[in-house]
Amino acid sequence: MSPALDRRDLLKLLAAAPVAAQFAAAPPVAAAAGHGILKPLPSDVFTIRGTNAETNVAALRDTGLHTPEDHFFVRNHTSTPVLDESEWKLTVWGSGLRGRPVEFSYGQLRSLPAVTRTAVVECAGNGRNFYATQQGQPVAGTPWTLGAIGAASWRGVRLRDVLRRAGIDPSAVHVMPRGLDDPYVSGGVDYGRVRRPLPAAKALDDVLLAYEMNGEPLPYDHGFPVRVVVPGWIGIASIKWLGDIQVSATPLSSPWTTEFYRLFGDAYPAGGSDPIGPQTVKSALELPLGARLEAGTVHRLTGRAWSAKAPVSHVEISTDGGAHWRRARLRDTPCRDGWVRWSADWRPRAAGPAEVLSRTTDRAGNTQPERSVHNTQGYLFDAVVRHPVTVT
Ligand SMILES: Nc1nc2c(c(=O)[nH]1)N[C@H]1C(S)=C(S)[C@@H](COP(=O)(O)O)O[C@H]1N2
Ligand SMILES: [Mo]
Repeated sequence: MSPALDRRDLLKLLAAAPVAAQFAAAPPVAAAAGHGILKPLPSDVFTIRGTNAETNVAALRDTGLHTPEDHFFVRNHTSTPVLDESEWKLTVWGSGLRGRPVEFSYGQLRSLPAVTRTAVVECAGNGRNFYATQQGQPVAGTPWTLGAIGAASWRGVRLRDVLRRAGIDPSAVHVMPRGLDDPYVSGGVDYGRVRRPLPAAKALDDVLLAYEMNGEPLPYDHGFPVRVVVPGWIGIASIKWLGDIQVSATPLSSPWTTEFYRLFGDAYPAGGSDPIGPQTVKSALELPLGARLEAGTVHRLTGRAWSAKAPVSHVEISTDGGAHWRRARLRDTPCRDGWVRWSADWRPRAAGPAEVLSRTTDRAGNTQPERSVHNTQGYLFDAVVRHPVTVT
């Protein structure tokens, strides 16, 4: 938080204003900035894209395995709401419960058994811009490069524990968390509050209701007081500012499974693919696109590699357009749902334009292809990125 926007001051300010139960409008500072994000977004770290902020991948070079709040990308459909945890409650309801709706206060959630785990949150559209720039295929949506991802240590309670306490019935098939941020309105259509059903099997497996990120209460922009974290799945599954969870004995849908986050295009059936869930395999070079590197000097190239399907096995790099590959050094022990840092030294010889390619392979044998299969909304870009540099 910037000193000007101390959380306690904000809560005081909001307590003084007449507010609807649980939440208030975003403070004037965010409105004035136009993007609705509360934390500072210095331009060396973030690129603002509408209501979102992409982390400049080069800036990750200064960070460890966990992305600090001041480097973590923000993807907001509207704007960050400021909620008061003492007013906040979670309502679990629906035909998939044995009984009536059940409410949990923040304190009650905090008193349930806590777990801490590392996971990346990665937008389904991460890398989307490379469909256009690398494959010549226009796509709709925020033109992220590779910085719509961050890794954190999340602490919270298992969704499973909450659902069991709420009396989930074995007949439940879908579990749909919904956010307390404003309804999403686009192109004159009101899609309602951000929400997306999860299969009950995933909800009862490894999903977390997180109240801490990297050992601190969740920042406002990342879902304070409580967000969902769905390891291995596209970011939209990890609903921020959680308000209620519908548990259903019949399948649910939302615009985020019908219109968005489904694959449409020549390679897919007319009505689109099934709703997408798991993320894919990628790597990123911690260098600005178009960076200038001096010829005849050794440069330590660094980057990140991750796969949602299995721990990373190895990373290869090529500096001759993909003709020859060599292994990068992994600087961390690969684990599931996190990422690893890698490095490789390169001494470019001749001045001129060049490309650095990096390619991740995971232990299940998934590897980045040369080309991603196109879909109209540009999701799940997984191809090897040909990172342009200029050797001087
Ligand atoms: N309530 C709510 N939850 C949300 C969103 C949102 O706009 N509203 N955006 C989703 C999307 S598309 C992504 S990629 C992640 C981004 O999480 P972050 O902003 O903490 O990085 O949050 C998801 N959860
Ligand atoms: Mo996203």
